[in-house]
Amino acid sequence: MGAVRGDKLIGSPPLIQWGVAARPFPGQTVSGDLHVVRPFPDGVLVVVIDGLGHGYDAAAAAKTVSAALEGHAHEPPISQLRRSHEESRKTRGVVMSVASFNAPDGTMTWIGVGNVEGMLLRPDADGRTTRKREKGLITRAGVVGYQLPTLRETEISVNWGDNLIFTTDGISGGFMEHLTLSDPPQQIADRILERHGKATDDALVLVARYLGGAP
Ligand SMILES: [Mn+2]
Repeated sequence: MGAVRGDKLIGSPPLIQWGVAARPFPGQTVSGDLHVVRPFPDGVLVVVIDGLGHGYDAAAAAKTVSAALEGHAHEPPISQLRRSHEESRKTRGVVMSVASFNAPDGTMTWIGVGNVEGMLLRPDADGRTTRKREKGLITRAGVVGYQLPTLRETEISVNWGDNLIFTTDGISGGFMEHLTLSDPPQQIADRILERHGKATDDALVLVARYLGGAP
């Protein structure tokens, strides 16, 4: 699986514009890092899954979880995690983070188990970002399919133009310094993978820009 090209719009009028860039552990043909983006009435579910390790067993675990999410996009993130946990008990397990945009409320609810990192970035007028305008997802240690921590989701308000970025641990930190948030989400994702993808793991970065609310 190579990098997926092109920005995608979800909703009419669009609720998010998003892009994803991903590649497997060098030498592998499959990746254990997967994403799920699914609309539901008045919202969008965004999930990034990292199957433990890499190779076929990691990919199988991640696929089991992505299948478990199908048809349930409207449910709260905690329910997504519980279902993922039950359905993936026979796999080696995954870490994952889940975000659910709710357009009528102008909110995003998110939760993470393990180390898929999440950030919500609000651009400055010049399209850049500052630490002041960054909110990070607080994830809890655990493995979905093996051991779930106490689950507590967080709800935050979102504004037009906010960018949600999910990265697996195949992406090294520090990419914040190079971001231009006025770029299209796909371009941002491609650049992060290019500059910060590690050669030692599967890698995936997803960028979703919220287009609900007034600009
Ligand atoms: Mn990984």
